[in-house]
Amino acid sequence: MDVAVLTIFPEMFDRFWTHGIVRRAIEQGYLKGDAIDIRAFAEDRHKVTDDRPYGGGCGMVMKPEPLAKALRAARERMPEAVTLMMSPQGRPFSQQAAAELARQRGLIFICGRYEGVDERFAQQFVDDEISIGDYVLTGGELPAMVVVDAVVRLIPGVLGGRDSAADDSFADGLLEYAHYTRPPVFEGRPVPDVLLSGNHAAIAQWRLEAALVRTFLKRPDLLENREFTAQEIAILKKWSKELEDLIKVQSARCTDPLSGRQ
Ligand code: 4GX
Repeated sequence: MDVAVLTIFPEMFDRFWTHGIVRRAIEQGYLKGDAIDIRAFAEDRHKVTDDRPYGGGCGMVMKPEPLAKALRAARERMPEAVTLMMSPQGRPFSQQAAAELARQRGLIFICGRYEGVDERFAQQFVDDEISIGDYVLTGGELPAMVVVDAVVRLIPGVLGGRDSAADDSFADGLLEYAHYTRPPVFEGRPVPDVLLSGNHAAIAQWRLEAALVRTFLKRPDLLENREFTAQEIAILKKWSKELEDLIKVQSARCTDPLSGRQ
């Protein structure tokens, strides 16, 4: 996949391209990453990329001409790419959105600063506007990195060997189960026995239960619009039965149901 980022701060990406999975994806030929300096496409001698807003008010707006020139240069090199703009007004980014973008041949990111970009540029050139969350940042560079980071690890082959992305939180609508590594006891806390048992079926069952209970406790909203598998329903019924039994034992001990205690 080809990625180009249009920004007035291309140096922000220098470290991004050269670490971790992103770096490996580039080295192994799955990804090409390029930060394009919008200022290099400014016409005037001072290389101005922003101007005061028509109608007055505070802040600055990014001028349309340097953006259009920079984008045309990027599109010439990657004619099949989709043009995305990072903005709080965009479509909320999600794991599903990342999976969709991972299927594209190329992505061009417009990283605005200040109050944003001239509306005519946005209407003329931007295919999709994406938000990484309901908060206001100082520029689109970090959001673009967030999106590239989430997308690159979904490109087939990038995570290598076994398909680690299939296990991710959200991939199947559940949070990930808890992970443990050595030592077997850390500051008095042992690793759950089953994980040391070598019983792979029991481990898979424990992990599904752990993912379900975690999601139920931390993000119950994720369960609302989800279709449970037969195995998951069996687990939920088992808990439901255990809770019912616990309540039965408790209420048998209790003479006055309103006081809650004898
Ligand atoms: N998720 N920002 C963009 C300038 C801007 C405003 C409007 C285009 C249109 C953000 C976010 C975010 C701050 C990046 C404003 N550019 N981007 N910037 N949240 O807050 O994506």
